[in-house]
Amino acid sequence: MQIRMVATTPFTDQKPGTSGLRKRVQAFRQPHYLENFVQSIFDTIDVPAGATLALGGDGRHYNREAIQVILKMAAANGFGRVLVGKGGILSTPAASCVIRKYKTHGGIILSASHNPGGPDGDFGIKYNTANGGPAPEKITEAIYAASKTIAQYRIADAPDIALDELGDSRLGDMTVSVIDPVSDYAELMESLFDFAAIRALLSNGFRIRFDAMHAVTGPYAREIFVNRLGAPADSVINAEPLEDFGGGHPDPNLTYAHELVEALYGGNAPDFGAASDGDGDRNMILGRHFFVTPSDSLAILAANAHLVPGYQQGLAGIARSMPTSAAADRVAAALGIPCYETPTGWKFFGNLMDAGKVTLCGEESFGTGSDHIREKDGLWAVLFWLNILAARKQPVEAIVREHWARFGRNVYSRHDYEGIPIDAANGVMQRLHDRFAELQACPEQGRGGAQFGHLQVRRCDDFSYTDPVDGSVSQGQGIRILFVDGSRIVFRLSGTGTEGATLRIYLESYEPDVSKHHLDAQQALATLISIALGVSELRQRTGRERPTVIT
Ligand code: VG1
Ligand code: CO
Repeated sequence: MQIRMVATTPFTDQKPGTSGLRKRVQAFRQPHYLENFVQSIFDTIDVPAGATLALGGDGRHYNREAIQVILKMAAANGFGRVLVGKGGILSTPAASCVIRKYKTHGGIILSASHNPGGPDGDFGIKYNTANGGPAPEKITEAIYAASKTIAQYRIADAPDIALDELGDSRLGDMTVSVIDPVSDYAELMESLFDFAAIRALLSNGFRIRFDAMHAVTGPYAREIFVNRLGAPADSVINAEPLEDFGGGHPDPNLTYAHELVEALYGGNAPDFGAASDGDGDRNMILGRHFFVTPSDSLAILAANAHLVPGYQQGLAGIARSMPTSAAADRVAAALGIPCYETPTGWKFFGNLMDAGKVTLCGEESFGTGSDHIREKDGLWAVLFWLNILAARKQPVEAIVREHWARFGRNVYSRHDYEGIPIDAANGVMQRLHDRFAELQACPEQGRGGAQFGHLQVRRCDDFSYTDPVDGSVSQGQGIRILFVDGSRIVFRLSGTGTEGATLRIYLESYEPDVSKHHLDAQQALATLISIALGVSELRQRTGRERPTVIT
């Protein structure tokens, strides 16, 4: 096998965002674009000779081509073995599982998650370290630095590898092992949950529907729900993974998972509904005519973890991203365990889990997971819910309402303004920064915080996080307006989009009064919403009258 050194010049835009490098497929198709980034990863991680790499993706357009390139580059960069999912497929949680189980020198995951796919859609790539989790910021920054000075990459001259047959083949000195992408993951799930109890629930007339949104979870859901748990085959819909996700937007929320939402809110609705995203790490949970917010879901999983075999020994702690509601904090307090608040992105949970400080983690963006792997995990969350439902034998809605009655309700919503001009988005953030002094209390001047009706501002800041394990500091993680009564508004710019800017507004208030728990979140948050629009001048600066997506 011949190894070629190919001369190249840097691209200036290979800065990883919240979760890896995400760009249009066309950007990745530029000559040397993918190769430059992959070489920058390999140059950063110091590949020990003969090391093993895990490799797979969510099956979107360009996945197969990218895998062939990466295999040849891995061979040329000294890897001894690559474990690649059959057909180039590994869901993000399954990739994390494989990295940990086979103790590989990390893995490369090809996904742009919930972003649309196809020739005109998005593609993405990220490196996960040997713990199975997304590389921390110091590594992604080093990869970016390497991408800015790269002058050459190494690639083997070799024929393509057959990805659709299980087994080993050679690529020069390297072994390529094509593995079953589902079995290791399904086995891990079976070790955590009470499959017998869930099987009994499903055979007693409890009906579920899972929407794979034509993305990666179809084969995983079929194996677990249908083959192992005995659900009827039609319980899994849109189960055929397609390279363009059927033209849809594989994002499990009330807007994009509308087929599932219509079924769960329609006549003769199933008892339980769930969906996952492009790469299988997100989850949406629905009951009959009922939506569980991801923030509530995390809190409810924590409060009921003692019912689940894999978590019966107790939780070490809980972590949530800053914009996620504080519902989980209340459960942590009741359980007498710590609750950590991290910046947005799963990479910030890794150190806490590795150090044994937390067991459950969650984000408001439909992400929930635990220390069984180091990624958020869509099907895991669905199984956790099914296990609770099997143990409690109550409807989803009743479980949520009982939870609110006990802990109070953290009323929550996120408003996204997608695809706005970058300058306008930066202008909104700058405007908010400029108003901190005017909004917050100033004890020296004997002045309290700004008053908006019954709400008074306590403090404003731009969230900064010091990792309690390695002391690393991450600044500029979102502007917070915190009110005296515990309500808050958070403004953040997305780090996963590929066009223009996406501005997210996160709104939260706390309602202890059970007689008000039936209120619609948008109604209950109306005052906060109007304060958010007023102080940010969002409408004037972006020309947008309403959000693109409300969750
Ligand atoms: C979004 C979510 C964040 C999540 C990230 C990756 O990031 O808000 O909570 O971790 O996506 O999820 P941002 O920067 O756009 O707000 V996934 O399923 O896209 O890998
Ligand atoms: Co995802």
